[in-house]
Amino acid sequence: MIKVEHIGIAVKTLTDSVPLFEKLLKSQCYKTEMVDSEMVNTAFFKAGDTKIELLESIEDNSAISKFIEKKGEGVHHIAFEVENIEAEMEKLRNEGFLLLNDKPKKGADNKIICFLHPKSTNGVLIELCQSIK
Ligand code: CMX
Repeated sequence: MIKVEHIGIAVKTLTDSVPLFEKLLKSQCYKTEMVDSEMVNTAFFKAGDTKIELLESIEDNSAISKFIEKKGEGVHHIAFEVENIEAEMEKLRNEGFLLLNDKPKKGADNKIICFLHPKSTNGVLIELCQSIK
């Protein structure tokens, strides 16, 4: 697990936050994508060697909606790029990390993903992601 592929930030609305981050990062949002399975709308920005993903909830009971209700807008997860997600999941599971998915699932931006429960990672929600080739 070496490269930080992206940092996910929970926001109330993309309408407000996309222009804010365009101003902040001095770069245009290069992609927006709805991920139905996660009940989110996403917007992506390049930031040096990594990316910023803004996450807006599209359902009241989504993970992002619950997060914002409890903690407010802010950093939601850090995503690490891996070469072989299934092997990495197996390794981390054997090392005692709590995986939130049994199998990789489809995420935004052409990735398969898996989350690690923040309770097993010092309070930080970690995403593993692998590019779909
Ligand atoms: N970062 C750190 N801690 C978090 C967190 C986050 N993003 N989300 C929840 N927590 C904390 C809660 O505050 C709670 O803490 P306390 O026990 O101290 O109160 C703890 O984790 C467990 O919360 P919970 O009530 O058991 O579970 P939730 O229903 O809040 O679910 C989680 C938490 C992480 C299991 C759930 O959000 C999840 O499965 N996340 C993975 C999927 C996801 O986040 N999808 C959205 C992004 C999709 C994308 O990137 O495309």
